[in-house]
Amino acid sequence: MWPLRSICYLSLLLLISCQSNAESVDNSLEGNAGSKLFVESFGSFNEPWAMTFLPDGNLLITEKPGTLLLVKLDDRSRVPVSGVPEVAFGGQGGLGDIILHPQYSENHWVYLSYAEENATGEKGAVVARAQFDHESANPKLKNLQILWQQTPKVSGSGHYSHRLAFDPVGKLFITSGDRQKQKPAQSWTQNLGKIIRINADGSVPPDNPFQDKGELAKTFWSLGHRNLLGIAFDRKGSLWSHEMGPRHGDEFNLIVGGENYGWPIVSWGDHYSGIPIPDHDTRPEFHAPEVYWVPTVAPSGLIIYDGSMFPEWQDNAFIGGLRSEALVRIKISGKQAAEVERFDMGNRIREVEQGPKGAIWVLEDKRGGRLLRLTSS
Ligand SMILES: [Ca+2]
Ligand SMILES: [Ca+2]
Repeated sequence: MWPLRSICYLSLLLLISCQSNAESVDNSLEGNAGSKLFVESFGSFNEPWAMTFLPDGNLLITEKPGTLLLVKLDDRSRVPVSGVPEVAFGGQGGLGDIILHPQYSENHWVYLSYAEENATGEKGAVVARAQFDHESANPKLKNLQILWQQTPKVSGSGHYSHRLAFDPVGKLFITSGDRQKQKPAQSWTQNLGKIIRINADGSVPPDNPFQDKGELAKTFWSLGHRNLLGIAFDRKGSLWSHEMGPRHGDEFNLIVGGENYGWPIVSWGDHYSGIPIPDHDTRPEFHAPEVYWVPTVAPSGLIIYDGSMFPEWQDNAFIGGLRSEALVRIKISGKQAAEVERFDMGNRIREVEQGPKGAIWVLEDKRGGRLLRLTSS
């Protein structure tokens, strides 16, 4: 018979070892095609929205209320970055995306998007760039320049989209949502419901596809979009984006300059009111999605994976799911795509990123949303 004190001591040891184990690996996930991922939490945030990795392996994370954080992964410290412009926080709006210029190591330009409100209460997305100075203990944005804005600003606070991506030669692509107004997605005089292509300094490239539809249309790359919360290039240089459908009908699209994606004239979903919207196959002149979802996944965040940790997943797209609380893996083969696996994350996923050594990182949505690292072991 063991003395009571020894039993207590042993129990205490077990408790401590269980707790420390829980901190290193929280749990594992198994996808519906049998792939396994190990999950580690790096803490929680206040409505995190986007992230990007710096060349030194640290992270910039945006929080929708208007905070940009420099997150150091070695000691898990986080420092607010000063110089972020005032944002119109509310509804779907606030501080949005953040990406690095392709030559960031030389020029330190970061590109960010956010919602802005005018004097009469109308709002729209803005894209700006600034140089990130993190040499001192107080990291800051300096030399901020506004490059682009949604025109016109309108009432409401939904469907800003404002996700950003650079192509391999340094052109900046911006997703501009329809601001829940629908018809502007087909308008040549409003830049809502479009994918925009501009130069890294905000000037307009002369080789954009719509040259005879007025000045604003010279910035358009494609039209007929609804709410696009993910945009990324694959290794062959093809551009992919997803967008939220109305009631269902979310889309994953191969984006081709000069094409019309049909919103709000066609959709695989229907209006929330129950009023039907003609399906894509009724109007073949509009680009139909390569993948669509009925029921909805509510896609947010997008990477096209090219890392070494999961070599079998190279050229696969990963999409976060809000309503579906999922991470969705999509196989891309040339111009074709198909969902091949889904991981049940148990929380709304707002953002996906590829990190050092090819780990996959996600941000959960809303207040308390966690930063999670997904690895193979
Ligand atoms: Ca990102
Ligand atoms: Ca329909």
